Amino acid sequence: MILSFRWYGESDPVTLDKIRQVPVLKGIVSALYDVPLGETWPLEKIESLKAAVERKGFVLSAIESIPVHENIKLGRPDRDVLIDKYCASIRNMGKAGVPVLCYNFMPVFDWTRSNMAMPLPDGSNALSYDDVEVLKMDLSKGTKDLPGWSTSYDAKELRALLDGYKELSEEGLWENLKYFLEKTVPVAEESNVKMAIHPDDPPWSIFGLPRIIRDEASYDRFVTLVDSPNNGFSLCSGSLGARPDNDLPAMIRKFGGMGRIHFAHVRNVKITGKGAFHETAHPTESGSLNMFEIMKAYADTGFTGPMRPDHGRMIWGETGKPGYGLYDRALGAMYLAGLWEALQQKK
Ligand code: DNO
Repeated sequence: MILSFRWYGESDPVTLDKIRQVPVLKGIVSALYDVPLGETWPLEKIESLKAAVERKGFVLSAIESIPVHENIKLGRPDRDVLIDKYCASIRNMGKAGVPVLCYNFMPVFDWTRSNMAMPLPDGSNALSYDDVEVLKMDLSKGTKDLPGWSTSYDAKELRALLDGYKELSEEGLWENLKYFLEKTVPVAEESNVKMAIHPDDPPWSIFGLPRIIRDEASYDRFVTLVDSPNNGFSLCSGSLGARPDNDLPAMIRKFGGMGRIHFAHVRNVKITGKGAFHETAHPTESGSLNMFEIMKAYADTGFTGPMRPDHGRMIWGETGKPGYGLYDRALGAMYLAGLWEALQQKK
């Protein structure tokens, strides 16, 4: 296992110099943030990102993410051109020697929350989600007023997207995912890149949009779309864990045992009601998930890929990108490293 940390590049206030003072971290997970959506990632830029990370003593353990253009997900006529560009990015990742590609297939919205700074009783702040709050959100003005949403769609663009997905439905989205994988996975095989789809977060439909990567049944279906070891998962415990019917240790054993988990996001979450949860500190006692059993499942299946602590709370007065401050993620890294060390002794 390569314990890693997400870094948002040179403009991230959480610098590599700070990250390297967290004793247990070996890998950095990052992306190129200046390539327009849909364009090919240039080899030189990937190489220089890798060199920057290596200069500080880390490996670039995964790319998170190369976003998938909405027109690929919607199956619009220009998808072949966009998929060719995506394939070229995968080839360049392979040439640069970056082994894992995290991406998602969530329509329009990536991870979504209703409150970016919910106060917890200990004085920290965490991200939270409640279906009831989300239903009240006004989409008529586009995405710019939504909490934490960075891609900007104006009212017209957003309406067209929402209508497009309504027509498409869940089955159509599965078909378009299969189409995308049939073209990209062979390229990933040739390039020695493992593709790792991130689950939908929250793992259920929001705003009437289809969201399909959400539970064990969808994982079962996903692996058959293209049956290749390069077609796997970024298993995110915090995302899938918001559904009480997801037995995470069992899913890790099953899909890890098949060699299909290529990247592990490990964090806890507290389920507070139907369609409602908030994020917590990483330890088991802080939330609804049994973190020891999750880590044990990774250890028992001999997980060798990158693993990272995930969203942290804001603690000790830190301000910054919600979920991606330094302090609580560093605590999370230490906790995961402690569990992992103990689990290795037991073997
Ligand atoms: C949230 C992240 C996601 C993830 C993408 C992968 O913090 O885990 O935004 O990077 O869904 O494409």
